[in-house]
Amino acid sequence: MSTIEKVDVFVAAPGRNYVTLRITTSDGVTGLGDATLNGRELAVAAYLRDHVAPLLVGRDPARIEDTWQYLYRGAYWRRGPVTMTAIAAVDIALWDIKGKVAGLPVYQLLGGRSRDAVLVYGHASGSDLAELFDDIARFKDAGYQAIRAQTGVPGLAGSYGVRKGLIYEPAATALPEEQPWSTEQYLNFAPRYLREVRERFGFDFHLLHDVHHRLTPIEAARFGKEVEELHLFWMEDPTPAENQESFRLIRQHTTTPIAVGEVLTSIWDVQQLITEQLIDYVRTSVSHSGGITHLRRIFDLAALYQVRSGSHGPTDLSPVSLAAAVHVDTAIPNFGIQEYMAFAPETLEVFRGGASFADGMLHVSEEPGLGVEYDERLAERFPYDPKYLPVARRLDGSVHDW
Ligand code: GCO
Ligand code: MG
Repeated sequence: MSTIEKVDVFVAAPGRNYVTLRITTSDGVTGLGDATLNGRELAVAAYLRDHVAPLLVGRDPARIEDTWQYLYRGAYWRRGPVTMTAIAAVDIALWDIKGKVAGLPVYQLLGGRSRDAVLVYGHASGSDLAELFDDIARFKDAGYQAIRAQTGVPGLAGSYGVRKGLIYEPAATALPEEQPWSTEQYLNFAPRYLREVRERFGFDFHLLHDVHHRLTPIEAARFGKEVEELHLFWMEDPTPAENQESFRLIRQHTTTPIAVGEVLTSIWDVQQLITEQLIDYVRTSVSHSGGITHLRRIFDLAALYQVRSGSHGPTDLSPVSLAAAVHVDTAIPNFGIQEYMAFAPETLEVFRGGASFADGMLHVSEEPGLGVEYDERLAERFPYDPKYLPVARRLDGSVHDW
């Protein structure tokens, strides 16, 4: 029997910080997992190196479900982003190995194709409306059929989601940057500029917007109502989702579709949202919610309630995550959309292969396993560079959800 022989954890910053897990079997087959948790990278690296690697050596790499249960139930301390990201990395690496051993791409092991390609949305942004319009035009020219629009709120420096250079990277400073927030100013401005986007570009593309956890339920209800006739594909994270019940209130007031899940890490964190049909899209990611095994379980539950997938896919998840997500997206019946941002050139030199972009869609790799290779030697040239996400403060100085 083949066994797990070696477990390596790589922490490097090719373009940005990534934590990558590589499992090697006694037959010399390798599998990759993404263990990146933005701003808390070393916690997951230590969890894997110190607490998971010793449990994996000698195990049968083919027993993916059993290993998942062993790491989840066996830890006693359940859930949470650090644990679930570590379990996800192991799970993704084991699926990669299983595909390579079988000589099949992972989506074939998940039941085969449900679709030809995967619809993605890109991130258009600008510090003001003129810049946002230019960016939307650029995304449309590049073939995107779905575009997320974010712009600076006048008078508030450093609004969420606005790109500074070519690549959007919110974790940009050695200590957290503090950004001002005013719900009143946002609520007065955001519906107006989204309307201007529709007036300028029409309705022949999907328009998305990320509220990024900033509103209370009643404020989110007002926002959803005001943008109803703009037919957003979704409003994302309108209110923090720790309290799943709050979405009932938003639902009572608006037909604007709701997407939630990027900071949620397990099926239990989205259970009420799904079973009470409080959301339309579940956005849990393959690398923060327990890997392919657990994400598939979440999406299967969602399918029963006509909730579709919309996986989180920013550049703070590595190309290994994106590849794994696209294998799942290709196979499941209730796929909705996949978030996609272009990686930095250095990232693509270190992580080679994976899903490819054309005409607003991602195409799954046909290579056995996930189809991604990691260049460990090249990665050593990009040492870890600690960076934090920003913190938001209301105009009175108190801390707000970022
Ligand atoms: C998204 C997200 C990201 C997060 C980031 C945090 O919808 O893509 O909101 O922009 O802020 O992943 O690390
Ligand atoms: Mg988001």
